[in-house]
Amino acid sequence: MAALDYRTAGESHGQAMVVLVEGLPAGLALDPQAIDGALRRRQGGFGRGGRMKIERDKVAILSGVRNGVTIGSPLAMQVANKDWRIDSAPPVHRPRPGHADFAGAMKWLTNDCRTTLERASARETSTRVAAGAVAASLLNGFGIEVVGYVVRIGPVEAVVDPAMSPAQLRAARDGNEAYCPDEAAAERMIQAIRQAKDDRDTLGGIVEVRATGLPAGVGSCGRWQDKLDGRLMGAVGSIQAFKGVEVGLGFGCAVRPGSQVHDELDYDRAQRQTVSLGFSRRSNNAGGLEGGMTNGMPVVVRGVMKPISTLLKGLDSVNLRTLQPERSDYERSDICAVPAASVVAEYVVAFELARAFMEKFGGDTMDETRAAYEYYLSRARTLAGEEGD
Ligand code: EPS
Repeated sequence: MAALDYRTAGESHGQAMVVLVEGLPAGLALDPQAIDGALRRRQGGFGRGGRMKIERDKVAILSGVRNGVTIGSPLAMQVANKDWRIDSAPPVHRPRPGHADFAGAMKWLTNDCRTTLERASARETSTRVAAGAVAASLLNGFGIEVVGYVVRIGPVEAVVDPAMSPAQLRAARDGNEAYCPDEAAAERMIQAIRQAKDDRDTLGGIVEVRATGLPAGVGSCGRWQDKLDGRLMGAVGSIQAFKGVEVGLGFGCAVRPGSQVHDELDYDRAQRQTVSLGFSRRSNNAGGLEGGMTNGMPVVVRGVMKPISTLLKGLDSVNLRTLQPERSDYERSDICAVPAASVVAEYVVAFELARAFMEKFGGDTMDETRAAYEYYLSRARTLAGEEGD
């Protein structure tokens, strides 16, 4: 059985974006409409630009599925580009500071940034969302839910109650175009984006992803490559335009003493049959991860997205053909893509959690995965019994 993994390909104005997912167990029901729903959400959010008016992203499942159910073979998916014009798209000689333009032009020894920006484009995230939506349906089958939302745009910060259930978070988030569960903050976020547009500027922000229902012990402290916190940080940090990632209290851990950081344990025998195994914490500063493994509390990951580097008013740059100072090129772009990025973050986190989940429980079929999962929980429940309880 291949490890659960995915690869993406495709240029922003090429024929299509494609993704290949390997290592899915057979017997997972896939609903293309659910994947399309995730793609539609990624296209939306306040502050998006003209491209999203052209595209109607829909997934075409090319392999790996029979009658709507996975069969254990590689799953190939395609998201077609309506705006397919890569061969005639104009060259870009004046790199946008903050974009991949300059570094890519040097890397591939060209003064035309077009070849780099086509692949560096956030359009690639459509395929990461498609793969993540598949992973989310695997997780949902085990009661694991992953929700992403916006907690800051520019100067506007949201207040999100950590006690909100996934369903409450989703309902509140989906009620506004900022994808923010705090309705009052969402309105101010939208105003801030409007202001940035008037100023011919762009805005960044912070997204948060919360995953509930994971048992303790997913991930590993054995090899650094397997530490789930590190993998989640890598996945979120690799989203286009992301500049920082926190797990739980994150950088806030630096300013508090240990007694105010670590999440003290309790045990309630009455809760023993739940996925918590009876254990609870008085806080969740660890963001559900200790030693690279889940600890049974919600996994909470935040990522910061810098403002989009394509500004209507441009930035000082250098023309790579003439080496003369000029303003950066303008390519059609977004004013703020933080709401869309919260969707991407949700699905890259879902994929990493599913990857770690399958490493622990494995199986060529969903039945085997389920049997291993149930066996693990039943063994974990008997721990206290073995000690003479
Ligand atoms: C995006 C597609 C892109 C941009 C944006 C996000 O399409 P186009 O370049 O044709 O307008 O709208 O990408 C960027 C901001 C970027 O820097 O690449 C998408 O599908 O999300």
